[in-house]
Amino acid sequence: MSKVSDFVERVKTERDAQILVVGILFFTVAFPTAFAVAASNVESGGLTAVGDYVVNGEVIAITLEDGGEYIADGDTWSFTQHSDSERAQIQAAGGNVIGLRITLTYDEDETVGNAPICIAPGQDGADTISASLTHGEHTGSGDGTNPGSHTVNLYWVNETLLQAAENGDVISDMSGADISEQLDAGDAGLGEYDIEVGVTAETGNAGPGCSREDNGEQVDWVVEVLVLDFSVAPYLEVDPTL
Ligand SMILES: [Ca+2]
Ligand SMILES: [Ca+2]
Repeated sequence: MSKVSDFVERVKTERDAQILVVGILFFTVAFPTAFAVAASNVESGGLTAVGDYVVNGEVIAITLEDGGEYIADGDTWSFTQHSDSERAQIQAAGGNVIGLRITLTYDEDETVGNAPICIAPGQDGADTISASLTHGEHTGSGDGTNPGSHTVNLYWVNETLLQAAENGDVISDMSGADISEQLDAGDAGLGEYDIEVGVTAETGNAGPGCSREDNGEQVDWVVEVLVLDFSVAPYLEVDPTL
């Protein structure tokens, strides 16, 4: 029996030989077809063409300040940070500062007086802790109640594109160059960042013979710049049925 007819006989009867044949057919037929389809979706000209793109990259958070203050009821604590304080780290991450973030944590220091007359001390009244961030013309703010924590993010690049990048979504009907431009803050991301943290204290419902006191709250925070290191690539759609 010849080698060819021997192989044909094996294909008829042996599972390994059958898998080998299917594999050869897949690589010789399916792959060139798939890449031809994919290539046809890239119109031309690299990133200048309007089409489908994906953004590859990651947001790196670099701490500017890890601090905190006791803030009295009705007061605000204002301070300024500058990108120069972490210039080396920012440059190492690619230098594209796209936003600012503050994460605040706080407990409750409300006190109950008149012990031991007070037998129904009641419950704490939640204080409101607010934070606002400013960089140039961009501002963002957010409140939280104690005990707990909250985060305020401020971005000065296109947030819709940033969200798509973080989700790995395909971005359509834009050129790659436009996407890149709208995610690149350039030097505008650097400079001063103004931060303001405020507390409005509340006292809870003291029972008969009790008194409650709340003068403010200790608020701790971490302030970070957000650096986006990214690249834009055409989205190559490979037909999964091939
Ligand atoms: Ca309180
Ligand atoms: Ca308090």
